[in-house]
Amino acid sequence: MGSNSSQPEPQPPPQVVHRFTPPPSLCFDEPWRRIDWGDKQSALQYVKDYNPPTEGQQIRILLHGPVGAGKSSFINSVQSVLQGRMCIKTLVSTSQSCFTKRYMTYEFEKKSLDSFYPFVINDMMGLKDGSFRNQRVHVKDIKRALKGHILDGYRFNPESKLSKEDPYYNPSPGVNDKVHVLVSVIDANTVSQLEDKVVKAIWAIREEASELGIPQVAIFTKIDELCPEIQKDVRNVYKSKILKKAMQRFSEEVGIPMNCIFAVWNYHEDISLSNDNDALILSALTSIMNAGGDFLNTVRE
Ligand SMILES: Nc1nc2c(ncn2[C@@H]2O[C@H](COP(=O)(O)OP(=O)(O)O)[C@@H](O)[C@H]2O)c(=O)[nH]1
Ligand SMILES: [Mg+2]
Repeated sequence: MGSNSSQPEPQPPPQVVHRFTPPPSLCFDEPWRRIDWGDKQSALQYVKDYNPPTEGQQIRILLHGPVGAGKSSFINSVQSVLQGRMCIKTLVSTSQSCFTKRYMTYEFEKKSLDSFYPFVINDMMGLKDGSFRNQRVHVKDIKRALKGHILDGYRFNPESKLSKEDPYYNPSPGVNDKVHVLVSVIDANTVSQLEDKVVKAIWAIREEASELGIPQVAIFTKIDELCPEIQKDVRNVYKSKILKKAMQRFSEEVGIPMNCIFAVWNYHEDISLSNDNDALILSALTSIMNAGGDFLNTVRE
């Protein structure tokens, strides 16, 4: 049939296969911690209905952490979630100046009920500025605060701790004056380069709290800046590999277990109220309240 067997059949040109390898995902497929995203209302109701073990008691939450970590923003965020509207006050510092110089108790009013939620938050700056001597003063002040010896309005002195003669010294604190849960507030983006003295101070403060039996937890803020997937969708928070790594690192460095570290994306100028952000803030808040409530159960006047 005239086929020329010595002539090779023309071959199609080799196919060039363009293989697209997607970059490794920044998220795990499954979250390592569950948040009930669709049910913010139950979480909110839980906080609204919460009653401390004994009538008239309140859980005192003490926030501490470096200037700019997001302590004031967290207080504002809690206020915003409870009020159902943005409550950005002048509370938030716009510069690195030592903003929170005074010891202040923040109470949260229940809408339309003319009463207050049974928890209060105090905020103490520190852990960043000053020498080791100041750091020791800071730790001593924290100890006084933990025991309930510091009255509202006290202006911290970086050079010396609150003296027993000071009018802001409360010599006989009641159960409501004492701190029931200590919260380290940390900018999640700083975890990879935490200064040695900050780590040491956190250990020293935790030691004091442990001696008093006070539970200790941590809040990671600014998670939106840490991981683009979280910024895209806050529901990715507990799927984020970057966040998990940062939490593990922090946990190892300061000795706070992973299940006592919570992430929040605070309400601040740029973002608007959302159910998902609310859910995350409420999840941190309820864990903190529960830890404080458990301790309050054990505290005697
Ligand atoms: N992107 C982002 N910024 C935050 C967050 N929380 C606080 N900030 C900003 O961080 C700065 C310091 O916050 P602030 O609450 O005053 O810190 P404080 O010194 O610990 O009380 C402010 O400019 C806040 O708007 C957060 O979750 N995400
Ligand atoms: Mg502040």
